Amino acid sequence: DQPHKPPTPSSTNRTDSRAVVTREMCEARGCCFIPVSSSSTSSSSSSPSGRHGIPWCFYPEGFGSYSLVSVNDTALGEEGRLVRDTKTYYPGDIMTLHLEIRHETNTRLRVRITDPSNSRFEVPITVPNATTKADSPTYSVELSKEPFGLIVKRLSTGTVLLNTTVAPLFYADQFLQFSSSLPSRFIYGLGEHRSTFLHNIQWTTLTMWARDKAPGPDGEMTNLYGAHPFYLAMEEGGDAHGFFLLNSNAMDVALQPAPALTWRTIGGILDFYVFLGPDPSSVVSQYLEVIGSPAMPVYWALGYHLCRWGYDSSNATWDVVKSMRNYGIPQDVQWNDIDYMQRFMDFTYDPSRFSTLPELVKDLHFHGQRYVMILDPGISSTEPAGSYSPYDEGLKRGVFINDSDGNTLIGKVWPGLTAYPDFSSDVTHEWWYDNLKRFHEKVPFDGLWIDMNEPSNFLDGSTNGCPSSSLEDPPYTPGILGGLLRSKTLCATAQQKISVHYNVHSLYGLMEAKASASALQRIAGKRPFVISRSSFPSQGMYSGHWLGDNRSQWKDLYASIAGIMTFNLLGIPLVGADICGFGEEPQEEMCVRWTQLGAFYPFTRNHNGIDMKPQDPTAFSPLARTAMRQALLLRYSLFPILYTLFHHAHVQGHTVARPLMFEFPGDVKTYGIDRQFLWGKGLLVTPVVDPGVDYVVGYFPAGLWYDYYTVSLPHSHRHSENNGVLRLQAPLDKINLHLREGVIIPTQRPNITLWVSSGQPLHLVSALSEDGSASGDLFWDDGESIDTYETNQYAYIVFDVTQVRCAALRPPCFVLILSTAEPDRVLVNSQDAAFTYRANQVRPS
Ligand code: MIG
Repeated sequence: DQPHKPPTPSSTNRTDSRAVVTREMCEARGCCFIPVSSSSTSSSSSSPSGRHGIPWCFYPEGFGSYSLVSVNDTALGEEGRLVRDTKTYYPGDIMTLHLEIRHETNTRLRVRITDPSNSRFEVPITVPNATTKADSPTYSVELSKEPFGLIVKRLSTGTVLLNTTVAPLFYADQFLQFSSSLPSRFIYGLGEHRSTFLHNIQWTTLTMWARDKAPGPDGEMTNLYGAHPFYLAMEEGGDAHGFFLLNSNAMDVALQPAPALTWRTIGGILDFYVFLGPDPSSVVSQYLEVIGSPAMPVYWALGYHLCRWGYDSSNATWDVVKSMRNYGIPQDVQWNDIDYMQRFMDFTYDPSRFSTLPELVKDLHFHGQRYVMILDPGISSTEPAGSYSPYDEGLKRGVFINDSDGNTLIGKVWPGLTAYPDFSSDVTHEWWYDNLKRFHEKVPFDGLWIDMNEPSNFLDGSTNGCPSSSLEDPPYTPGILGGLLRSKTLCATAQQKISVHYNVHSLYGLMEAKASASALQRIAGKRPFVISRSSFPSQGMYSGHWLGDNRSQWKDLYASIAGIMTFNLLGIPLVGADICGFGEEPQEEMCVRWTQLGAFYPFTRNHNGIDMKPQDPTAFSPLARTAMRQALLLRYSLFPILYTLFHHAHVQGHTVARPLMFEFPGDVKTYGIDRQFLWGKGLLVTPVVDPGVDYVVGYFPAGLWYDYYTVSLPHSHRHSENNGVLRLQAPLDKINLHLREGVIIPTQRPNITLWVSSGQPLHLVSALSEDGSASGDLFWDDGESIDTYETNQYAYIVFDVTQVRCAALRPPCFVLILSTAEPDRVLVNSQDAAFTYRANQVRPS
């Protein structure tokens, strides 16, 4: 390949991402057209819209934009007026704009650009309302007047975090676009896509518009179930910052090698935040202060969940539960998919195939286990009047989404023709609650799985199609799969309480999760458990998420690691992928490896597609079954630390499944790691993600890393050796786990439910640093009451090596200390305590 025209940001913002652009079309827009010369043999080079996405049509310097014509100081910062005197090639240019810059905190800047003469749609999530200006911000904001642009710098380093002067600003009714340079190519977040953890900025366009689409195959970057317009970026030198565009309209984010990026949304306003960190963990905390921190999960949410599509009956479901018990395999939760329903209708269960469902649920409860069932949003509209009250009553109470003529919009999903509840309305929340409460009286389920909530539709739009409208066919359509907003969902013109579907489409899963969590809380008076397929910023307050319809393939196993790390930085730490894969059938070896990795997903569920052979642990050979059991027992033994990490997610906005880069931001080698991850700051998981191997290569950043199982410290686990790259033994029954120096983790003796395990003694595993110190903590409460932290109904215990404190919580307390030298004394509550010391076989050099 011959080098391309140097991609300066002002010349690399594409005017169109998908359409075939000719020289005539390009020049008619006042843009420059230069085909990218190519010496490559690639046949894809003939597309006029650019080879490998490199644009041939780009803005010239001096392309019309806005000017900043006045600026005043305000209580929170500055405000100004932006004026454009030439129109763009999009209809509905808003020629005068209001600019507001809020120095909300020392690490958080907010910028709003609005239409001063008309109110436009704004995302209905509650964000903090700053009232005083930050007294010593860590950033500076410079305004460029002609053309208007914004430059945000980190004061301590002078690094430019944002520079929007690189390309013109567009602010038309249905086309809002701005670009910025990036300080590096290290950019993360921007879900939901099947992507590597670290994004590829080589002309990648990430489209956001909630969509029922199975992720993959590799390299396909279509919009998936959720929309998360937030990125985290690393800077040279290891600082990190974040950027959040608070906008729910269909949009593209075009990543460019300059490095730069372009935001292109088709509605709402421009309202964005910059978070200054300066470390990745603080960036996420600062983001979650704006969108809301994840809920503290009920304890059993962290147990093993078993599910499949295609349990024929409640008895078939029950048989698997019994078989799991017989083999002594941990399981806290059994699920049912749409099979349980009568003709796939919500709030029903099949009276013949699932006649024993209430007994099954009772039996689960008797064994300290829980039951979760699926609900889809589509409500059957074709039952005889008077026979299906969710629909009849829904109509009466006006809970359904209407078409543009004000009639109930009808789509098609599993039950056949369906209406869609409008969760943007409180009336719908009440109706949802009433139906759940009534069903709960028959089947006392414990949690909800909300699927198909993009919302999904087997039709495009509705049974009547969609009217022609600039909402249905906007002047610019982002790179949405299917090319139309209504593709496999509702009409963009559909009417919801708070706005047209065009604006609120990607919020459907968030609003349904909110309704579901609050209904569950009212029904049971405990912490609600909800897992949602579609998601939006703030989702973590109401639900967890699973990564959707993956396949039983090694590359899907591998890709799940990037997925769980990404959702952790997007504020939904309770996340997992279908263990052993949803589509296709897993080989036994892969299912073992996947169960080992899945034992370290924050949310651990084995789920399988219809017509696939069983893939629960009892379906495999004794060898495989034993290895899976061992991996799950290991998870159950780690419950105290996992629960504590969720407490920190809830209170401090921390990640649970944590990228290595979060703990080692100064080590560039960690930036792309997506085959390993941490739990919290110190438990390193190195799963096997390849077939047919009995070893795995991992990266060990600075410091000592103790082998969790042998409690030994082979000198090869020092970062200094071999640049931190180590080859580890990984026989089929082992997942490599290492404890970072300086860390203490609380563990417990596992059992087959967390409920039973929780009565077991607490252990502390302490990995001393070379200077002989370690610390850790434990959050403990009753596991299910609401707001235990907020109402002070909990124990929080801090441990350190000189003062290993075990509360009189669950004595006796066994303390395991990993150390490079035999200690002289061990003090417990300042008293000498008996201890035994086992010398390592392998000594560090
Ligand atoms: O159209 O309920 O992602 O987990 O098993 C498919 C059946 C609907 C999609 C979910 C999958 C679930 C399946 N659902």
